[in-house]
Amino acid sequence: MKKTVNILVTLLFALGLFSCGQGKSDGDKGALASSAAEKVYVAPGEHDEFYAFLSGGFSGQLSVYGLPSGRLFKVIDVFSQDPQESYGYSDETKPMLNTSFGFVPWDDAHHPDISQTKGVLDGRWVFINANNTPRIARIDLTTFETAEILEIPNSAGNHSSPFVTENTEYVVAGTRFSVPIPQRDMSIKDYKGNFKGALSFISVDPENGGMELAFQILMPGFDYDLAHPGRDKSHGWFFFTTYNTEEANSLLEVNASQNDKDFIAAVNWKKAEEYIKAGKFKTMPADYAHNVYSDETHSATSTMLKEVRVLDASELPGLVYFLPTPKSPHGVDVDPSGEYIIGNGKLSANLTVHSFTKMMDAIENKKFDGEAYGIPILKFEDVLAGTVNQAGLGPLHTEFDGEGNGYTSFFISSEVVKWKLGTWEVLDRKPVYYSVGHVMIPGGNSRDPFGKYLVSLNKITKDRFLPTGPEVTQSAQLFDISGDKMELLLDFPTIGEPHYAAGIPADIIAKNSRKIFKLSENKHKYAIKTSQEARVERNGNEVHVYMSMIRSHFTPDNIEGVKVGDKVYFHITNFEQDFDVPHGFAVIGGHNGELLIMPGATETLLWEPTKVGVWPFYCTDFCSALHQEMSGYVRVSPAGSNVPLTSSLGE
Ligand code: K7E
Ligand code: CUA
Repeated sequence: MKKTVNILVTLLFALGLFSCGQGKSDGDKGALASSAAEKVYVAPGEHDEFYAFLSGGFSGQLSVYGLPSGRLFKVIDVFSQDPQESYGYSDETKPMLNTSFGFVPWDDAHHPDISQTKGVLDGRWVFINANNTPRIARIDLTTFETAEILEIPNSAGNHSSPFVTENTEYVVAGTRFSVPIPQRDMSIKDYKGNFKGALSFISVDPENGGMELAFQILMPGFDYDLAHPGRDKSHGWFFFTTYNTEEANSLLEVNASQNDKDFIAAVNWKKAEEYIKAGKFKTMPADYAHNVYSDETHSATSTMLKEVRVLDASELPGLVYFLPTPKSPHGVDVDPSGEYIIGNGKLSANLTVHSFTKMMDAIENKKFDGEAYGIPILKFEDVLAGTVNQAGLGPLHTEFDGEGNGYTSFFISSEVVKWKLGTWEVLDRKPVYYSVGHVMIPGGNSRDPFGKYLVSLNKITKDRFLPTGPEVTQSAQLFDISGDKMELLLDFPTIGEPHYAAGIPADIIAKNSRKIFKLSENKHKYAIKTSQEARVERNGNEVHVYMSMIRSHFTPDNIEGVKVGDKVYFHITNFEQDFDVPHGFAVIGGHNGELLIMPGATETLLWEPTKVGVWPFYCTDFCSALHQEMSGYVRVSPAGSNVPLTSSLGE
């Protein structure tokens, strides 16, 4: 058996490499056609039709593109420090990266998902997961900034997340790796039966988006790979793929590929809510950070939380059912009607589609085929709606166009395949360059997709772009899917590794985009509102500089009386009240990023001068014709000198 699996894996891999290496074929010609060029051409000054939010993968960030042009607009700082905006460097934003493991300046971000109301994208927030040190971030789509980060306890490899329910009642986060819960010192060999997987349900405040870990469901020690919510008729359910139902703890590529079928776990979260109400939970001690950024104080706070409510799936009937699904399924996707649950078995050539109606019938009639750790297993044949046969090799993820079609990525055969819901026939296939992970259709995982474009998010690009040394860019490819056949329009490079993406019509978001922060509403504790308040103050070896900036000077711009060994805090308020006029701030020898301060906001940069002298600081953002004049000096005297602390402007 082991040998067969080995051969299968080797064969699939070989096929993968083969298909990746084939080079240019038919699909290319479409991109050369002049009609394709017209379709992606957004004339200078014109706007794109869609926003696309592409996960940054191992960059830890989220990038914002326009479609169909593929133009990059912004990289939103989420889980990684960024010197460009001092994210994770400034005193105001450092708390955003606080965790129970301390300050964690990086992560691996996979799945952006936009908030929904009644199953339709509402464009208020986009959520994204950190895989490595489990966290969920909420990005505010009025500011395009990270507003909140919640750490997830009892999780490890926070991969099946974050996916939102129809009304953003919950953002759901599943663990990829099962671990001892609670964590403790034990032998890895005792994995089986002892490790557990936690599925976390994070409630979202409908008014302000505030996240709270409502409860966790403790599951058997499988790997929970991906997830999607039920919608419409299956609203109230959540589906998770599992692999390693073997509960192997070593050489997983072989040992976790033994079972012919793993499971899709169907979780009844309405039932979970009932159990919570009925007090059927245990309160477990936990340790996790909740970090919130305020647009009023322009500062983040980090709070450590100490407990979590846990429901045990093995003990609570009706909470979870297992749907057998071949073969180590990766993605699980639910069609817009909520009836079909698609398992993308990554070691399979077929797609398995389960029926929600059949699942409910089987549950009602208690037609079970055994159980795993007390969780009923449904019969494969009883829940099967159909199979998309021999569609390709290595299916990973499926999106929908709202016209009754599914689009599945095939990693190994490196293609996107369009197929029909209900008849399961393959309608079209197009090669991608190369080795696609997710595909994204704007709204393609909601009740109401905007089925005009599909973006294929590719792992390998090889010969597609100019070489840049051993590491070449990963990429996105844009397809027009408005006709019967898909048409390749455009390749564009991405930031980091784009796993998943989320797209939305621009007009839903653009009109709410924030232009400035009102200076009068600035509640930063070191903000000043008038240049008369500008000053320097000493408190032991701390020097606090209350500074303002406006085109084209700092107030003050000359500071004397600072000494080697001081900690100098520049608290700088941008007095501008105009759209698109941030100012920057940098000082020689600084050990952090620059500040880039938005109109009406305040930020702080810590500078610890190490050398005697007169040192300049300046604005880093070319803000006016007199930008080069926007600068100043700090005089640094020896430790113990008695030069008085003074500041001035224009003297
Ligand atoms: Cu398939 Cu992390 Cu969604 Cu990448 S995952 S591809
Ligand atoms: Cu302010 Cu340049």
